[in-house]
Amino acid sequence: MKKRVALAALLCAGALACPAWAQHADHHAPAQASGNAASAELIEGEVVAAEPQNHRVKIKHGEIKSLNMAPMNAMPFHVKDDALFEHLKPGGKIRFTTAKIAGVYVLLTAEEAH
Ligand SMILES: [Cu+2]
Repeated sequence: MKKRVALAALLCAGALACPAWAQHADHHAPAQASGNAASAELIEGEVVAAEPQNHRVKIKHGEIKSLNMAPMNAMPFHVKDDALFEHLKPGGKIRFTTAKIAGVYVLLTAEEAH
């Protein structure tokens, strides 16, 4: 629950105006779904380093069209959900989604690629 609140606050910080908490979900959910901040683009990657204590992972990734980003060798992402580290083992091939939220590249989902 605490984590949810923290993430919501982070998303909120990226918005120009943040309405009352009660309106928060209604306000942000549709924009996120339409691709304003989040992206459903599945990106190919390979885990370079996982740092659960820092909520961070470094990923060698292919092109990220939604972010207009060329492939990179070791790009750090903020991991919003610690449970994702189950899929983030150094050397492991993954498919992931990401979004730039309040200026930070956030790893939204990750799954092992087989
Ligand atoms: Cu990158």
